[in-house]
Amino acid sequence: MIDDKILNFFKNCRDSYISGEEFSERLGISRTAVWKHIEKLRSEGYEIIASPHLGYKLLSVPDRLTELELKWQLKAEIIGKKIYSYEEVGSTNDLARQLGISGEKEGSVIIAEHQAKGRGRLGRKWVSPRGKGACFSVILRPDILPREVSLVTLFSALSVVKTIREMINLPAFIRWPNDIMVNARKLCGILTELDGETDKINFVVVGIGININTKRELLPPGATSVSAEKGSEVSRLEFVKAILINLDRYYRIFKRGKVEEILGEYKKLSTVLDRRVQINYHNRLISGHAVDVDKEGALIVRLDSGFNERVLAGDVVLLR
Ligand code: BT5
Repeated sequence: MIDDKILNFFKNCRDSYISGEEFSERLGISRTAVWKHIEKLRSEGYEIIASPHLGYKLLSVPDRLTELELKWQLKAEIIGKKIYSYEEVGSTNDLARQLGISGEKEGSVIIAEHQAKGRGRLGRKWVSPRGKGACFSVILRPDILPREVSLVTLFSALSVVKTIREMINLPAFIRWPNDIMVNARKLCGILTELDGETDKINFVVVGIGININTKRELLPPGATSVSAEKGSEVSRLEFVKAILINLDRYYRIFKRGKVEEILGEYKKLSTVLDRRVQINYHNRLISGHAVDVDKEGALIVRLDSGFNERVLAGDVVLLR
């Protein structure tokens, strides 16, 4: 708590020195205690210089995904009002689910530097080398039917793709339903899980895993990261904040019922539309032409027989 207060104090007086005496008065602790807290912050990667006459000055913050840094001037209305940050968890989706069951408000974010049991769909593993990428989950309580939940994956993917394009300038696309691809390699995966009954949603957890400054050697074959594509590292903090802001924007559009607007943008960034695809759907191989994504987020595939099939989930392979 004191550390947070010191940091907030520093940040509110950007670029100026704050004396040990001032800290001590404002925080109600001794100057030695102030010094100890400053040392602790330094050990966490905060660059703080000390001058005998002027006091302390914050030069830079570490690129760590902490609650305090993520929340700092985060201009979002729903997403990130509350952020729970951890060094290591099993899976952020599991923590989010527990919070959701205990009545956590929508918009809360659970983020970790490392996941010991990161999950993909169908029990697959999600690899997240420590401190290099981002893995986080967001609790949402949209007023939709369970069959519309795919739309949550869809606008979340759109938020990530938009951020990659706007901030990093990389040609990111969405491989329906949940993969973000850059140069035909997977950079981000999304796992949306639902808690509810047949006709009612209690809450949705959107889990997002992104490779940011991760070396390709540490990732599964076919994966890539922002730094591998860009050729240099980026601030994970700024990147994740930008995703949260876009997620907030698209979620608000979604809540206003503007699904068409989201679908319009989504379709332009899809790798699968207008392509011949093969999909493993409920242990059945479907081949055909991907022609549309409908209002519930399902992929419409024109089969070779001429019939259209509505596909709700699956792994898409692009044929040519
Ligand atoms: C996904 O599943 O792509 C969803 C991944 C969601 C991860 C987030 S992280 C935060 C939250 N907490 C969790 O526990 N999960 C979510 P799927 O489409 O099933 O893809 C899984 C496959 O992607 C694996 O079988 C690997 O082939 C590949 N993969 C695993 N780790 C990867 C990585 N870091 N980058 C790219 N591909 C990866």
